[in-house]
Formats: sequence, structure tokens, C-alpha cells
Amino acid sequence: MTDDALRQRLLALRTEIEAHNHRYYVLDDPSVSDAHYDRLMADLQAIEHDHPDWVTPDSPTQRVGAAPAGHFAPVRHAVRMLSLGNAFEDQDILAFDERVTGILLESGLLTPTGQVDQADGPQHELFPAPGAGKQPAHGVAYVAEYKFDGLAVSLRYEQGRLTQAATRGDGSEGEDITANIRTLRSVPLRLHGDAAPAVLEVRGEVLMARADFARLNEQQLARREKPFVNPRNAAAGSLRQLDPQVTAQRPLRFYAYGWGQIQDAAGHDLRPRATQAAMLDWLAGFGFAVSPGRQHCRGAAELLRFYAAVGAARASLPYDIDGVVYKVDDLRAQEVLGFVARAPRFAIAHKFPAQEETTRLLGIDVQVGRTGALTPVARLQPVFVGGVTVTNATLHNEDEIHRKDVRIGDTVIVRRAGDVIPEVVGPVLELRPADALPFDLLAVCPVCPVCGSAIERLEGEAITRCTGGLFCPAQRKQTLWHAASRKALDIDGLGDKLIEQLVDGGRVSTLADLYGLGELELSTYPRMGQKSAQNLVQAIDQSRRPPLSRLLYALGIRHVGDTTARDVARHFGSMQAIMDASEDDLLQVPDVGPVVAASIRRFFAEAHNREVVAALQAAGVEPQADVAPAGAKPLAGKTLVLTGTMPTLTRDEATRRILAAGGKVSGSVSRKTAWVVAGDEAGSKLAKAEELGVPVLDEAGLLALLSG
Ligand code: 5U1
Repeated sequence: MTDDALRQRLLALRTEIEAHNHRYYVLDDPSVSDAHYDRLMADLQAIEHDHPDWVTPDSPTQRVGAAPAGHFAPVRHAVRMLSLGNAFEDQDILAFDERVTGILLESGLLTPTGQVDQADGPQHELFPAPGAGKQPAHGVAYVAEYKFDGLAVSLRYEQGRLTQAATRGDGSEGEDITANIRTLRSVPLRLHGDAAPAVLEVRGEVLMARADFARLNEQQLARREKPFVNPRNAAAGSLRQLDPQVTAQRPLRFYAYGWGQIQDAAGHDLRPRATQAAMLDWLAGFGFAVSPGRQHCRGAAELLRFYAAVGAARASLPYDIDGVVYKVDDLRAQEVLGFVARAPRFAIAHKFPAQEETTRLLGIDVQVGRTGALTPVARLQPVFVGGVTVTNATLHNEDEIHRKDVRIGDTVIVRRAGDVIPEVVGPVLELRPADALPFDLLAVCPVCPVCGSAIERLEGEAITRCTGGLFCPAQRKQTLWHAASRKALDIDGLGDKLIEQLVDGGRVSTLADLYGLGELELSTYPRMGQKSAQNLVQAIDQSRRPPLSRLLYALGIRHVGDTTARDVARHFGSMQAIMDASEDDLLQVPDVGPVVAASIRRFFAEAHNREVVAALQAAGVEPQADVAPAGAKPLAGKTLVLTGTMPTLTRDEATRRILAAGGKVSGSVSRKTAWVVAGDEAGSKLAKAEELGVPVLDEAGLLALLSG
């Protein structure tokens, strides 16, 4: 090849590689395999190796170019990096909208009838006019966006090339993180297209997606390094690496939501588009990922609707957001509104209730669970988080406490997202007092704290357990509570307080004892009126003919969830047959492996467990064979695997419908799986399906199958 041709090839390779980076990291829509991408990169490296004078800083091979730095140099922002005013209440948003409307009316940019003042010749509508086939005006036009929980950065491009990247710092001066930012493949080293202004500063957020964060933490643990407490800390830690090689290994993304200086070649400031939304589209044209989930809203009511909708969808987004941002769309109006202190008056952040807060860890109590697991529970200085006041949070197990290095007396980060149990994420090490006390389970609980039985920790298990079994009142209570739950015997009205009183008073020891409870007796318990007692006795009575699978599940055998219970019940058909089954017999049940088989065997080898079953029989509890419902069975003989969140069906509902259609639901993908049904944030099961060539369906596909 001639040098000219080789040079053409080099330029073509760079363009092609950057296009693949854009598809993969910005559009989330890769079009070639990793192997193909690697081959292009190797070809480019080979040419640059033979022609070192052809290497330029914007070559995709030069993303990780710089040597480790000694420090981050200060950078003065050409245009201040602003922060946003925060609002938490709807009232604050109504006041914001009123303020904006008032100022814009006063400025003459809006007229009281809601029409744009045409004198300035606007290209768009700020406050749409009624009539002419349009809806009547509802208010000022805003753009609403997600507020990412990441780190604000500013990227400076000169003549289309990335020349500097800086943190926000105090808004006037940040730190130079160019070498690290260059390693992010969602950041173009050279602006796409040929319409780039002489100077362009793009502002936005660097963040780590939740799935990437989970994978990174798995790697940290595998390397015996400390995991990060949350995606934001992981992103911050990754950007503050002095060695860009380390940052290059971290899965960071950049989303643009604003801009700083924009100038033409003569040094004149430019305003290339007239609205916020059009500016973001303009930035997207240069190769940036821009704020997804953007929406035009008119007036405060629509802003609040957006807030509610995003709040409801928040948990299923691939990344953390801590609120939404509202910006007046029209840039002239933004200018008129101006700034107060460091925040613009044209925008506001509407924050969600914090899902994470810090508080003091006052002590660690130990609770005993249904299977005897000793669970350390954090006793906290009360803190308002995720919309409720939290005083206790789970610490999972002793290993977890040591792994997170949580000590009594620490200031800790507490997380409560949605309905999940609050958990201690980790300590704030900078605030650790000198007398913070490490936790030692054996010192606190040499025996079971409830029944005094010996405790044991089996080889390879993270959990220490009480060996007391149903002798232990804590295990008894939890077992009863489990047995009464919806998926088990569904005994309405048997709450944890009543169970506590029944067990502590020695009235109920096992599930069978429930069937001896009478109305009169129950009505003597606190907060049990005659009507509640009557309803409870009726609910207990109604549970006397449960499907066998539910009774099996109600017994609370370790590793036997409701799906396994159903498989086992269908296979054996009677409780006696299950109790008599050997491990080998149990292994004949599809999806039952050695752990489950051994657990069922162990359970029925215990005389007291067989006695409970006999007592249930004596009390008139007669399990019914599980029969698949009559009618069409379009999924007969098929095993499906569910992963991710479906738009409308819950996991339970999808499972119920598949079973009703004669199919089975398994927890793991194998070559025998007929279909994998994948919703949002599908995980490794989807990858496994793709690897094994198992067909993948979405919810609509599943519904089509179900309807035959
Ligand atoms: N989505 C979004 N986040 N965010 C943060 N937009 C946005 N705009 C900001 C900030 C600090 O500031 C500009 C309004 C100046």
C-alpha cells in the first residue's frame, strides 16, 4: 500500500472505531461484535506503530495515553459552573413557576394573554397562543430532565478537539481531569460532523450505571479490595484516580445537559439554537449522549406530573437519579431570568426524598430468623430516609459487617429505596470516633440470644445459626408467621403481635396448635375484638384444605420456596410420599438439586417435624393434590425462565399464568429452557440465554404464548 492509501486507511479506521464507540457507549446500540471492534483497533495500532509521526491525540488508540499524574492541576472555568436551587415540596415548584411567569410577564417577553411578544421575532413558542387549532395556553414552556446522581464536569473542545476536562470545584475553579475523562468512550475526543464551533464547552454528569457498579464491586471483592458504597462514590473515586489506566478500567458514562463557553473563530459568543431542547439536540449531533427521559412540560401542573411519573419509574432506571430538573426552554427567557447567587433563576432541581442518609450507629442487636440465622441488626439514631423514619437497619451477617468495616459508634450511610428493608451501606471513615467498637458476634452471643441453644456456623456458610430449631421461640414465631403468609396458608388476621403473644404465653408451639384456637379464647387477647376473633377462626378453618404445595411451603423447609414446593408436590402427590422420599427420589423432580433434596430429607428425618405433620392431620388438615387447571395447556412440558422487570406483569403473576398454562418456571437457564422472558434490567440470565441460543421473549411475547 502507498503511504497515501495507508493514511486514508488510518483515517477510515479512526472514523469507524469512533462510530462504533458512539453506537455502543452513547446510543446503546452496538452493530458489530467485540472481536470485530478489537480487529479494527489492532489494525489501527499496527499502522500507528509503523508510523509514529501519524499518531494524533484524538486517535482512539490514545484514550489512555497520559502517565500517572502527581496531582490534579487547577482549572479556571471560562464561564462559571452553576449549581441548582433545590426544592422538595410541590409548593416550592408552584412558587418557582409563579416567579418565572411573573418575571417574564414583567419583561414583556410574555403577554398576559399568554402570547409570545412577536417584536423580537421568536422562532418558537414560549407561552403558546390559544386558538388556531391549538390547545389554550397552560403556562410557560419548560424542559424537564433527570437529575443524575453523579459528578458534574465540563469538557472543553477547541477546533473540535477535546483539550480540557475539569470538575466543577467551587464553580469558578475546578480540577484538571482531562487524562481521566479521555478514557471514557462516551466522550468524543473529536466532535462529530464538520459544524463544530471554534470553542465549545459541554457540561454534564459522569456516572456509573447500577449494573456496572454491581459488576465492579464483584471484581473488587474477587481481588480482596474494598467494595464501593454506591455508584456515585464509585464514579467519584474512579475520576479522582491519578493513574488514568485505572480510570480506563472503570465503566463510567457521560451525559450532557448543558454548556459553558461557545465561541466562533473571531472569539464572539454564540447561541446556535433558541431553546434548551434544541441545544441538547445540537450537542447530540456532535456525538454526546444527552439527558435521556427529557420531556416538554407546560406550567407547574405538568412539571409535578413529570415528577410523579419519574419518581414511580426511578427504581427501574439503569442509573441512580436523585430528582428531576426543570428548565425554562426558551434561551432568551433564561437570560432575562438570570441568576441569584450561584444558581440560575430559570432552573430548579426537584429532589426525591433522599434514599441515603447518614446517622450514628448506636449499637448492634442480634435477631434470630425462621431458619435460626443470627442476623445483626443496626440500632440507629432515628433518621428520615426514603420517606420514613428509620431506627433499625439490616447488617445481613457478621462477614458483611467486617467487609464493610462498620463499627459501633460510627457515622454510617443508611439506605432505604422503595419498599426494601433499610440497610447500612457503610461507614463514613472520616467521621470515625477513636472509641468506635468493632463487632464480634461470638463475644455478644456465645449462645442463641433467645433460647440459649448452641450456635453453629457450617463450613462455607456466611451465616451463624441457632441449633434450637422449633425449641427456639424466635424460630417458632417466624415459622408461624411464614406459614400464615399469603403464598403459604394465607391465614388473614394472624399478625406478628398475636403470634408473639400466643407463643410467649405457651398457647401455640407448632403450626398444628393453631387449629385448636377458639373464638372465645382469641377474643381475650389484646386488640382482638369478638369480630376479629371470629374472622381469624374462620380464616384458620378455611386453611384446612390447602393445596399440598402450599402446605409443604408452609412448613418452612430451608431452600424450599413456593416454586420448588409446587414441583415437589406435583411430582409426589401426597405428603406421605414426600416424607418417605429418599434423596435419590427427590432428585428425580425437575429443578430439584442436591442441596434442596438434602434439605427436604433432613427436615423429615427430624422426629419433631414428622410429629407436626401428624398433628396437622389429626387437627383435620387435609392437603389437596395440586392439579393444573382445566382448559388449554399451551405451555405443557415447557420450562421458562423469567428475568428483569416486566412492564405490567409481576413475577408472581407471570409465574401463576405460566403454571396455569401447563408450563414450568425455573430459576436458571439451561439448554432445556424453552424460552427466557426478559424485562427491564434483565441480568446474567439473558446473557446466558444468548450464549446458549435459547429464544428470548418480552412480556408481549409471553402473553402471546399464553393465549396459545
Ligand atoms: N439534568 C440536569 N442536571 N443538571 C445539573 N440539568 C442540570 N443543569 C444544571 C445542573 C447543575 O445546571 C444548569 C442549569 C446550569
